[in-house]
Amino acid sequence: MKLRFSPTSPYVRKVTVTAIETGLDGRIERVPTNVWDPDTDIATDNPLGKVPALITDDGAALYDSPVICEYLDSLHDGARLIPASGSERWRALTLQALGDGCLDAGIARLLESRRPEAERSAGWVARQVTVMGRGLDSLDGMADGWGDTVTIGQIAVGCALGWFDLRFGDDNWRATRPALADWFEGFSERPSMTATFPKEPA
Ligand SMILES: N[C@@H](CCC(=O)N[C@@H](CS)C(=O)NCC(=O)O)C(=O)O
Repeated sequence: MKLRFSPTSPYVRKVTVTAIETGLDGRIERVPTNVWDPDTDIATDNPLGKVPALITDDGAALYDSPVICEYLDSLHDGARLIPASGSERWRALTLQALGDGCLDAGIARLLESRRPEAERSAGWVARQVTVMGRGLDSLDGMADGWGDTVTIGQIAVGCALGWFDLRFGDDNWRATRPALADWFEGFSERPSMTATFPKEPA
């Protein structure tokens, strides 16, 4: 399998954490991809022009990160990160949607801040900040109940929080969300998380 990636993408991190947790990481070859390069050929694998994209051994191109993670989860015999059925499944998938959705808002906020100053919309940024804050508050209300559970939901949340620390460290999201902060401290110690700690390439 080949994974088209960029080093700081939190969605790519989600895929890599999933690959490590499922014991599949060694089967994945990495293909660095700069989606912002005008000459990038990422669209040959993902017409949406985004990473991650996974090329399977059969040559199928899979995207986006929830689909890739579900594919990886279908390839191993260990405990499923995406429960097969019942309320556990919907809980895990909804938590993934919440983690990913917080990230989507964070990415929109970051991209807006990178536009020429005259083109930026303060209202748009405020909307994304509100979504991020609401999402984090909601997660804080759930985190105490997670214990040691690891599903695709917790992985998505862990990757979102790690990326918030990288890009919006000054937000200090922990200040008003002690349960989430506590959970994240423990979750961050997982080998899959320490091995994928996000940092800007040198
Ligand atoms: N929903 C997608 C989001 C992927 C995404 O937004 N990736 C970013 C990198 S962090 C990207 O490639 N952006 C390029 C663009 O928006 O044109 C997923 O879960 O994989």
